[in-house]
Amino acid sequence: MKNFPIVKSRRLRSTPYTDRVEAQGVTGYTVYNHMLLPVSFKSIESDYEHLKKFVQVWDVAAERQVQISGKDSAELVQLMTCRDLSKSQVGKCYYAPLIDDQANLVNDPIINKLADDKWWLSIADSDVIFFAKGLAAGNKFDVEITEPNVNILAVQGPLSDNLMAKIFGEEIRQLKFFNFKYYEFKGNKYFIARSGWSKQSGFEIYVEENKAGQDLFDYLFEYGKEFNVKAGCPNLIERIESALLSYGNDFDNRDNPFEANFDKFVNLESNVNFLGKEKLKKIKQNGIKRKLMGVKIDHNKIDMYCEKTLYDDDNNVVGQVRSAAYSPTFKKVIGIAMINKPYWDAKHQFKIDINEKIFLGTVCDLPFI
Ligand code: THG
Repeated sequence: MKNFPIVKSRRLRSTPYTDRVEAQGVTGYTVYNHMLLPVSFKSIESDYEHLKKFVQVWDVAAERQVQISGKDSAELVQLMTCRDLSKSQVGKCYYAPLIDDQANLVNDPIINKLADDKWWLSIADSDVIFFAKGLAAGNKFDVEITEPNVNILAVQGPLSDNLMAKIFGEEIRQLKFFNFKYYEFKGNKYFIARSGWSKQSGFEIYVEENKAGQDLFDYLFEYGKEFNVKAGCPNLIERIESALLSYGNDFDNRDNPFEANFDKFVNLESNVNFLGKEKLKKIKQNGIKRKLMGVKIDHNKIDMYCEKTLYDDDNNVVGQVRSAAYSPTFKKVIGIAMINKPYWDAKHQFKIDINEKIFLGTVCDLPFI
């Protein structure tokens, strides 16, 4: 596969950190919420090794916030997700699948509850703001819906606690997973959550003022020298091993939450009102016929610009690989695939065509690690 440079424009938005990640040697971008999102620095494999040992600073401003505030904001947020938010608390983050009236997935944001009447939906790559505005208009809700100028810096990796404590004080070590609080540094207040798109532990800093974010970016590198800090980004290998799902890659608006393994974020028993609830009850009753699982393939390379079909020995379709990468840990290609029901047993064998050669692989459970 040939790669081409991507042309920047106003429509393909830069972030307040773009100049800085370029000075740090970014080597590739993807487009996410119409914004630049770095995908590699030295190489995906060496970024992976570094992320698992040290600490990285990521420009994940492309994880945009949809801010929903006002009297009816809680009702609107609940209408969009099948996760029961009726007992949700201010200061906590909730990973929550958004679904439409057909119970198909729209997005999988982290929902941050800032106040009973103020929410940030930290979205994956789809235009949630228009979906929210449509629902608000149709239901005549008293809400305000905006995309505030919030630009996340993630600090990820096993040494992230040390670096963050050096900057924001020892108290930050007490912050619990999926909780957020405000912390101060050099006269600025920062909204910080213990979260992030890796399983190497870390924080996300939701920066509300560009200059404060750019200064913090520089301080993270200055204070981080002793922890071997480097610029990084969500890492394809690490996130597949950890089964952190990617909207648009692993699942999209043709899949429902059960097919995407979101069972623990589906609450059909409570009396909250959300779009697609009756449809989802029917889907649960009938049972699903395919779901996301892991795959391991006996090869050392794969390009994923479209999904790849898997076959059994009789050329029946086993499923489709949706994301994949070579894992230096497993010494195989590993991937996330939509697998048809007859093939759900872990260890089921399949064939796959990679660059016109046939390779063998097996189905496995998620996560890999
Ligand atoms: N951080 C923030 N916003 C985001 C992402 C993020 N928006 C886009 C995208 N990532 C949304 N998708 C995910 C997917 C997984 C997780 C978070 C966001 C995640 N999952 C944990 C897991 O699966 O183990 C925990 C889920 C739980 O148990 O609550 O962290 O990364 N700000």
